[in-house]
Amino acid sequence: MVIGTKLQEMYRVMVTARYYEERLQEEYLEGKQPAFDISAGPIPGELHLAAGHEASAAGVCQHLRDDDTVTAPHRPHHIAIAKGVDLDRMTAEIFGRETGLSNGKGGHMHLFDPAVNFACSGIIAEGCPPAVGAGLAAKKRNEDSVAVAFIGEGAVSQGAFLESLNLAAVQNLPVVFVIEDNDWAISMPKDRVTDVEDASQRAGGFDLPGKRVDSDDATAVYAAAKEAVGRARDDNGPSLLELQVHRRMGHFMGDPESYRPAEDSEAAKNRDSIERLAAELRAAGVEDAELEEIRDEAHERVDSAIEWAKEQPQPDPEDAYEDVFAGSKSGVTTTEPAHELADTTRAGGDD
Ligand SMILES: Cc1ncc(C[n+]2csc(CCOP(=O)(O)OP(=O)(O)O)c2C)c(N)n1
Ligand SMILES: [Mg+2]
Repeated sequence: MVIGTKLQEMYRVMVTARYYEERLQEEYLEGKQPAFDISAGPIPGELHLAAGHEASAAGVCQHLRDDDTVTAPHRPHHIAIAKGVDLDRMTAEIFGRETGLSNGKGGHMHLFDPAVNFACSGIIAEGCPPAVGAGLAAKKRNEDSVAVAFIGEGAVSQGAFLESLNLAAVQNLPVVFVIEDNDWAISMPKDRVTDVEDASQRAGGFDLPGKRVDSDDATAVYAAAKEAVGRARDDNGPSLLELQVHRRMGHFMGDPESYRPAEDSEAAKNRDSIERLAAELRAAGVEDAELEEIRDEAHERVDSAIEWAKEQPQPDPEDAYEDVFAGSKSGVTTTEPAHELADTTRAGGDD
């Protein structure tokens, strides 16, 4: 049964993402306590976890191929996993190691894997214009690849998002905009920043189809994404898909969430799309043992990526300026101020 296999695959992605972040959480806290020291431990800096968002990534990316493009925001791990980003090199990147996807210089918010056309950014709505660019490139080349831009609901009033919707609409580009609505943008509840409760309605302003789906129901996400991605792939243009997700944790690790009503956090934790999908799979005849095997394999894969990443070398401080500007490997001196570098490049850099 095809749908059954797809749902099992979604379950695998979702349990992998959840366990991956549980393991990252443990690693992240090492050395940061008792007083929270954000720069200490094996994963220095911020860490945004996506527990409660998994069904969104799993349901959408089931319909994607390696040559399709995905851009993701600052909460990217579940989406990267669903898109098939190299888990070992992604983990090494998060740990800041030399063999990471960006040689350890990007960190968890700036994962980039050209092998599967995946990128993410800490700047909210930033992924929308590049996704439109990827859609335009596919169209110009007469290819049937599509682009998907994932953003949070906190990004829906950004110019980058609205301008991207407009350009994608007017050029009829193969782009799907996916909003993960977890009701919060850091400490800001959605109703304080917009009167548009259902952001999928914004699609109407661009004469595009828009749909809102609760991601508690992973199969409903799968079905809605099938329609949106199929529409883009068949050259019928862009669309907007808003998915209600649940932020089970703070905005980032170390967030005490003092701004958030306890019942809101509790409600998010009590709604689990992973458990719901497992129940559906059982009802469809999948044995408990099979689900356990999927979970065990996912856990082994994650543990092995984390083990591998921790054994990787730290980048050489001498290489700190490499990979910072295009052409830096070929001899442009990156210790010069940026304006001088720009002049050098204009004056005839070698690539
Ligand atoms: C252009 C821009 N403005 C502000 C910020 C600071 N910032 C980081 S995350 C965030 C909230 C994002 O909320 P949302 O888009 O809902 O995503 P979520 O964190 O809920 O997944 C903000 C305002 C930023 N990164 N980029
Ligand atoms: Mg949000």
